[in-house]
Amino acid sequence: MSENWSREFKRKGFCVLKVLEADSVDAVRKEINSVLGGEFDKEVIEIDGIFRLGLWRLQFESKLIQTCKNIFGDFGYINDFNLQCECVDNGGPGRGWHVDCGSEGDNSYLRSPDYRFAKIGIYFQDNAPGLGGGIDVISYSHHLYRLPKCLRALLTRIAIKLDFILRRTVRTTAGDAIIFDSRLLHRSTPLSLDPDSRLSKFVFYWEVTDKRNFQEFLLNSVRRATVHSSKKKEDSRFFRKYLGYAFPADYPEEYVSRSVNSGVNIFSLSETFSKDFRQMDEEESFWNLSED
Ligand SMILES: O=C(O)CCC(=O)C(=O)O
Repeated sequence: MSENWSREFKRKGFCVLKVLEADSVDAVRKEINSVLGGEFDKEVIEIDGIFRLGLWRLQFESKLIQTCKNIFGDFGYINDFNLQCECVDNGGPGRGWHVDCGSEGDNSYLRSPDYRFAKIGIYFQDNAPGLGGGIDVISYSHHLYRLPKCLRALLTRIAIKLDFILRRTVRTTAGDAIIFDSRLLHRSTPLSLDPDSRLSKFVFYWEVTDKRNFQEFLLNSVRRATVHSSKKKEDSRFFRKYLGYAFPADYPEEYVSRSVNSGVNIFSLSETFSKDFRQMDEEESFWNLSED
Protein backbone atom coordinates (compact mmCIF):
# COMPACT_ATOMS: atom_id res chain seq x y z
CA MET A 1 0.00 0.00 0.00
CA SER A 2 2.70 2.50 0.99
CA GLU A 3 4.50 1.63 -2.29
CA ASN A 4 1.47 3.08 -4.06
CA TRP A 5 1.55 6.27 -1.99
CA SER A 6 5.09 6.94 -3.12
CA ARG A 7 4.31 6.27 -6.77
CA GLU A 8 1.17 8.39 -6.58
CA PHE A 9 3.02 11.26 -4.90
CA LYS A 10 5.72 11.31 -7.57
CA ARG A 11 3.28 11.03 -10.47
CA LYS A 12 0.38 13.23 -9.38
CA GLY A 13 2.19 15.50 -6.94
CA PHE A 14 0.15 14.55 -3.87
CA CYS A 15 -1.28 11.69 -1.87
CA VAL A 16 -4.00 11.37 0.77
CA LEU A 17 -4.06 9.17 3.87
CA LYS A 18 -6.20 8.84 6.98
CA VAL A 19 -4.38 10.00 10.11
CA LEU A 20 -7.16 10.49 12.68
CA GLU A 21 -10.46 8.72 13.28
CA ALA A 22 -13.72 10.66 13.65
CA ASP A 23 -13.93 10.72 17.48
CA SER A 24 -10.38 12.08 17.78
CA VAL A 25 -11.20 14.75 15.18
CA ASP A 26 -14.14 15.91 17.29
CA ALA A 27 -11.89 16.25 20.33
CA VAL A 28 -9.33 18.31 18.38
CA ARG A 29 -12.04 20.57 16.94
CA LYS A 30 -13.44 21.18 20.42
CA GLU A 31 -10.02 22.14 21.70
CA ILE A 32 -9.32 24.53 18.82
CA ASN A 33 -12.75 26.11 19.25
CA SER A 34 -12.14 26.62 22.96
CA VAL A 35 -8.80 28.37 22.24
CA LEU A 36 -10.45 30.59 19.65
CA GLY A 37 -13.29 31.40 22.03
CA GLY A 38 -16.08 30.66 19.55
CA GLU A 39 -16.09 33.95 17.64
CA PHE A 40 -13.37 34.41 15.03
CA ASP A 41 -12.94 35.52 11.47
CA LYS A 42 -9.57 34.36 10.16
CA GLU A 43 -6.76 33.22 12.45
CA VAL A 44 -3.40 31.51 12.14
CA ILE A 45 -2.10 29.72 15.23
CA GLU A 46 1.71 29.61 15.07
CA ILE A 47 4.42 27.43 16.58
CA ASP A 48 3.98 28.51 20.24
CA GLY A 49 0.22 27.89 20.03
CA ILE A 50 0.81 24.48 18.43
CA PHE A 51 3.01 23.46 21.37
CA ARG A 52 0.34 24.69 23.81
CA LEU A 53 -2.43 22.81 22.01
CA GLY A 54 -0.36 19.62 21.71
CA LEU A 55 -1.34 19.33 18.03
CA TRP A 56 2.28 18.42 17.19
CA ARG A 57 1.57 14.86 18.43
CA LEU A 58 -0.20 14.20 15.13
CA GLN A 59 3.20 14.39 13.39
CA PHE A 60 4.10 11.06 14.98
CA GLU A 61 1.07 9.01 13.90
CA SER A 62 2.59 5.77 12.61
CA LYS A 63 0.79 5.76 9.26
CA LEU A 64 2.06 9.25 8.50
CA ILE A 65 5.62 8.29 9.43
CA GLN A 66 5.47 5.15 7.25
CA THR A 67 4.20 7.14 4.27
CA CYS A 68 6.85 9.85 4.68
CA LYS A 69 9.57 7.18 4.91
CA ASN A 70 8.30 5.61 1.76
CA ILE A 71 8.28 8.87 -0.19
CA PHE A 72 11.34 10.63 1.24
CA GLY A 73 13.50 7.88 2.77
CA ASP A 74 15.40 9.27 5.77
CA PHE A 75 13.02 12.22 6.10
CA GLY A 76 12.62 15.13 8.49
CA TYR A 77 10.11 17.83 9.33
CA ILE A 78 10.53 21.58 9.12
CA ASN A 79 8.22 22.98 11.73
CA ASP A 80 6.89 26.20 10.26
CA PHE A 81 3.72 25.09 12.05
CA ASN A 82 0.54 26.90 11.15
CA LEU A 83 -2.99 26.01 12.08
CA GLN A 84 -5.13 27.91 9.60
CA CYS A 85 -8.59 28.71 10.94
CA GLU A 86 -11.14 29.88 8.36
CA CYS A 87 -8.33 30.88 5.96
CA VAL A 88 -9.53 30.72 2.37
CA ASP A 89 -7.55 31.89 -0.63
CA ASN A 90 -9.18 31.67 -4.04
CA GLY A 91 -9.78 35.31 -5.02
CA GLY A 92 -7.95 37.78 -7.27
CA PRO A 93 -6.90 37.38 -10.90
CA GLY A 94 -5.14 34.04 -10.23
CA ARG A 95 -8.15 32.85 -8.16
CA GLY A 96 -5.77 31.76 -5.40
CA TRP A 97 -3.72 29.31 -7.51
CA HIS A 98 -0.12 29.17 -6.33
CA VAL A 99 2.85 26.92 -5.67
CA ASP A 100 4.44 26.89 -2.22
CA CYS A 101 7.95 27.23 -3.65
CA GLY A 102 6.97 30.51 -5.35
CA SER A 103 9.34 32.59 -3.18
CA GLU A 104 12.24 30.30 -4.13
CA GLY A 105 12.29 31.69 -7.69
CA ASP A 106 13.99 29.73 -10.41
CA ASN A 107 16.65 28.03 -8.29
CA SER A 108 18.11 25.03 -10.07
CA TYR A 109 17.47 22.65 -7.14
CA LEU A 110 13.73 22.94 -7.90
CA ARG A 111 14.42 21.20 -11.22
CA SER A 112 16.64 18.47 -9.78
CA PRO A 113 15.32 14.89 -10.16
CA ASP A 114 16.31 14.46 -6.48
CA TYR A 115 14.16 17.34 -5.26
CA ARG A 116 11.66 16.09 -2.70
CA PHE A 117 9.86 18.70 -0.67
CA ALA A 118 6.24 18.76 0.41
CA LYS A 119 3.71 20.36 2.68
CA ILE A 120 1.67 18.16 4.98
CA GLY A 121 -1.84 19.33 5.85
CA ILE A 122 -4.22 17.62 8.25
CA TYR A 123 -7.85 18.61 7.66
CA PHE A 124 -10.39 18.62 10.47
CA GLN A 125 -13.56 18.74 8.33
CA ASP A 126 -14.76 17.11 5.11
CA ASN A 127 -14.10 18.54 1.69
CA ALA A 128 -16.00 18.16 -1.59
CA PRO A 129 -16.64 20.61 -4.44
CA GLY A 130 -18.08 23.77 -2.93
CA LEU A 131 -17.78 22.61 0.67
CA GLY A 132 -14.58 24.57 1.35
CA GLY A 133 -12.98 22.17 3.84
CA GLY A 134 -9.71 21.57 1.98
CA ILE A 135 -7.86 22.23 -1.26
CA ASP A 136 -8.18 22.04 -5.03
CA VAL A 137 -5.16 20.97 -7.07
CA ILE A 138 -4.03 20.86 -10.69
CA SER A 139 -2.69 17.32 -10.67
CA TYR A 140 0.69 16.71 -12.37
CA SER A 141 1.47 20.48 -12.49
CA HIS A 142 4.65 19.96 -10.42
CA HIS A 143 6.18 18.38 -13.55
CA LEU A 144 6.14 21.86 -15.18
CA TYR A 145 9.31 22.54 -13.14
CA ARG A 146 11.21 20.30 -15.55
CA LEU A 147 10.72 22.94 -18.25
CA PRO A 148 12.67 26.15 -18.90
CA LYS A 149 11.33 29.12 -16.91
CA CYS A 150 9.56 30.95 -19.80
CA LEU A 151 7.76 27.86 -21.01
CA ARG A 152 6.80 26.93 -17.45
CA ALA A 153 5.41 30.42 -16.81
CA LEU A 154 3.37 30.29 -20.03
CA LEU A 155 1.95 26.82 -19.33
CA THR A 156 1.18 27.79 -15.73
CA ARG A 157 -0.87 30.77 -16.96
CA ILE A 158 -2.71 28.52 -19.43
CA ALA A 159 -3.37 25.89 -16.74
CA ILE A 160 -4.87 28.55 -14.45
CA LYS A 161 -7.04 29.92 -17.29
CA LEU A 162 -8.28 26.38 -17.96
CA ASP A 163 -8.72 25.51 -14.29
CA PHE A 164 -12.42 24.77 -14.85
CA ILE A 165 -11.23 21.70 -16.85
CA LEU A 166 -7.98 20.84 -15.06
CA ARG A 167 -8.72 21.41 -11.39
CA ARG A 168 -9.64 18.66 -9.03
CA THR A 169 -11.12 19.09 -5.58
CA VAL A 170 -9.25 16.71 -3.28
CA ARG A 171 -12.06 14.85 -1.53
CA THR A 172 -10.71 14.59 1.95
CA THR A 173 -12.73 13.60 4.98
CA ALA A 174 -12.10 14.94 8.49
CA GLY A 175 -8.88 13.42 9.86
CA ASP A 176 -7.19 12.96 6.45
CA ALA A 177 -3.73 14.29 5.61
CA ILE A 178 -2.60 15.49 2.19
CA ILE A 179 1.12 15.39 1.42
CA PHE A 180 1.69 17.66 -1.58
CA ASP A 181 4.76 18.65 -3.58
CA SER A 182 5.79 22.27 -3.01
CA ARG A 183 5.73 22.80 -6.82
CA LEU A 184 2.11 21.66 -7.23
CA LEU A 185 -0.48 24.29 -8.22
CA HIS A 186 -3.16 24.41 -5.53
CA ARG A 187 -5.65 26.74 -3.83
CA SER A 188 -8.39 26.63 -1.20
CA THR A 189 -11.56 24.89 -2.31
CA PRO A 190 -14.19 27.66 -2.64
CA LEU A 191 -16.56 27.88 0.32
CA SER A 192 -20.14 26.82 0.17
CA LEU A 193 -22.54 29.73 -0.27
CA ASP A 194 -24.65 28.24 2.49
CA PRO A 195 -22.68 28.75 5.73
CA ASP A 196 -24.91 26.28 7.62
CA SER A 197 -23.85 23.44 5.33
CA ARG A 198 -20.27 23.34 6.59
CA LEU A 199 -18.09 23.39 9.70
CA SER A 200 -15.45 26.07 10.41
CA LYS A 201 -12.33 25.24 8.41
CA PHE A 202 -9.28 24.13 10.43
CA VAL A 203 -6.09 22.88 8.75
CA PHE A 204 -2.75 22.10 10.38
CA TYR A 205 0.29 22.54 8.10
CA TRP A 206 4.07 21.97 8.22
CA GLU A 207 6.81 20.79 5.81
CA VAL A 208 8.55 17.49 5.10
CA THR A 209 11.73 16.83 3.16
CA ASP A 210 15.04 14.92 3.25
CA LYS A 211 18.64 15.68 4.21
CA ARG A 212 19.49 16.92 0.71
CA ASN A 213 16.77 19.52 0.50
CA PHE A 214 16.17 21.16 3.88
CA GLN A 215 18.95 23.78 3.87
CA GLU A 216 17.72 25.76 0.87
CA PHE A 217 14.27 26.07 2.45
CA LEU A 218 15.68 27.26 5.77
CA LEU A 219 17.90 29.79 3.97
CA ASN A 220 14.90 31.10 2.09
CA SER A 221 13.01 31.40 5.39
CA VAL A 222 15.93 33.41 6.81
CA ARG A 223 15.64 35.75 3.83
CA ARG A 224 11.88 36.09 4.33
CA ALA A 225 12.32 36.65 8.07
CA THR A 226 14.61 39.62 7.49
CA VAL A 227 12.74 41.47 4.74
CA HIS A 228 12.65 45.12 5.78
CA SER A 229 9.35 46.07 4.30
CA SER A 230 6.19 47.15 6.02
CA LYS A 231 4.13 45.34 3.38
CA LYS A 232 5.75 42.04 4.30
CA LYS A 233 5.98 42.76 8.01
CA GLU A 234 3.38 40.21 9.13
CA ASP A 235 4.88 37.61 6.83
CA SER A 236 8.43 38.14 8.12
CA ARG A 237 7.25 37.98 11.73
CA PHE A 238 5.85 34.51 11.02
CA PHE A 239 9.26 33.35 9.75
CA ARG A 240 11.17 34.89 12.67
CA LYS A 241 8.86 33.11 15.05
CA TYR A 242 9.40 29.60 13.68
CA LEU A 243 13.13 30.08 13.03
CA GLY A 244 13.43 31.07 16.70
CA TYR A 245 12.91 27.43 17.72
CA ALA A 246 16.11 25.33 17.49
CA PHE A 247 15.81 21.58 17.74
CA PRO A 248 16.25 20.08 20.33
CA ALA A 249 17.13 23.00 22.65
CA ASP A 250 13.87 24.96 22.37
CA TYR A 251 11.47 22.03 22.07
CA PRO A 252 9.37 20.44 24.83
CA GLU A 253 11.03 17.33 26.29
CA GLU A 254 8.18 15.09 25.21
CA TYR A 255 8.54 16.29 21.62
CA VAL A 256 12.26 15.53 21.61
CA SER A 257 11.81 12.01 22.94
CA ARG A 258 8.97 11.24 20.49
CA SER A 259 11.01 12.37 17.51
CA VAL A 260 14.12 10.48 18.67
CA ASN A 261 12.14 7.30 19.38
CA SER A 262 10.36 7.40 16.04
CA GLY A 263 13.51 8.22 14.05
CA VAL A 264 12.12 11.46 12.63
CA ASN A 265 14.69 14.21 11.95
CA ILE A 266 13.74 17.78 12.80
CA PHE A 267 15.49 20.34 10.62
CA SER A 268 16.07 23.74 12.20
CA LEU A 269 18.70 26.46 12.47
CA SER A 270 21.44 25.94 15.03
CA GLU A 271 20.79 27.15 18.57
CA THR A 272 23.02 30.21 18.09
CA PHE A 273 21.19 31.43 14.98
CA SER A 274 17.75 30.62 16.37
CA LYS A 275 18.46 32.79 19.38
CA ASP A 276 19.03 35.77 17.09
CA PHE A 277 15.62 35.29 15.51
CA ARG A 278 13.93 35.06 18.88
CA GLN A 279 15.61 38.27 19.92
CA MET A 280 14.62 40.06 16.71
CA ASP A 281 11.05 39.00 17.27
CA GLU A 282 11.07 40.47 20.75
CA GLU A 283 12.77 43.72 19.71
CA GLU A 284 9.94 45.25 17.69
CA SER A 285 11.57 48.71 17.86
CA PHE A 286 14.40 47.48 15.66
CA TRP A 287 11.90 46.67 12.93
CA ASN A 288 10.01 49.93 13.29
CA LEU A 289 13.17 51.76 12.21
CA SER A 290 13.11 49.95 8.90
CA GLU A 291 9.58 50.92 7.77
CA ASP A 292 9.42 51.86 4.09
O1 LIG B 1 -5.82 25.06 3.14
C1 LIG B 1 -5.99 25.91 2.29
O2 LIG B 1 -7.07 26.46 2.12
C2 LIG B 1 -4.88 26.32 1.36
C3 LIG B 1 -3.62 26.67 2.09
C4 LIG B 1 -2.50 26.93 1.15
O3 LIG B 1 -2.66 26.95 -0.04
C5 LIG B 1 -1.17 27.15 1.67
O4 LIG B 1 -0.98 27.28 2.89
O5 LIG B 1 -0.23 27.21 0.85
